[in-house]
Amino acid sequence: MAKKAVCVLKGTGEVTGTVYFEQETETSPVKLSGEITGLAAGKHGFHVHAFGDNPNGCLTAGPHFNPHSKTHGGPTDTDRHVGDLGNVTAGESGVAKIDIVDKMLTLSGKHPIIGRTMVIHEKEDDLGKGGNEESLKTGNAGGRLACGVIGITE
Ligand SMILES: [Cu+2]
Ligand SMILES: [Zn+2]
Repeated sequence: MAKKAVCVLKGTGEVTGTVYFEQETETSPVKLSGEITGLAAGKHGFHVHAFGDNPNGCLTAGPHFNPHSKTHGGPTDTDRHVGDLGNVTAGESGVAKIDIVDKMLTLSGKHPIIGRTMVIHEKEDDLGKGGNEESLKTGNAGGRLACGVIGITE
């Protein structure tokens, strides 16, 4: 049975977005669609963070979701956090279309992303190749512009 989820992203500024998730079976890749608006043109780091309780804004979402204790990487790397989705790119109009298929995320099984938080960042994620310690933790993606908890819809 296919599973579906949704995440509405909000922040303290004008960045907002909606992301839809769909997974055909427990072992299928997860398809993400939707869009984020109000961004500066260019690349923005996009991750699933560990926690889903955000009483004090996006910071309380904690670090990247990392159930296998790996270092930070890009979405096609073997060594990556489960939550590492790389970057989304906003055009001149400030809109980033989400069109991602990811093999590591799952909506069910042992380490589902349901109830965790999606975060869109201020800066580009260097995918772990920045050559400093922070690159292997956060990709140097900077501040958290908007976030939202991933909730099951079907
Ligand atoms: Cu992040
Ligand atoms: Zn990461």
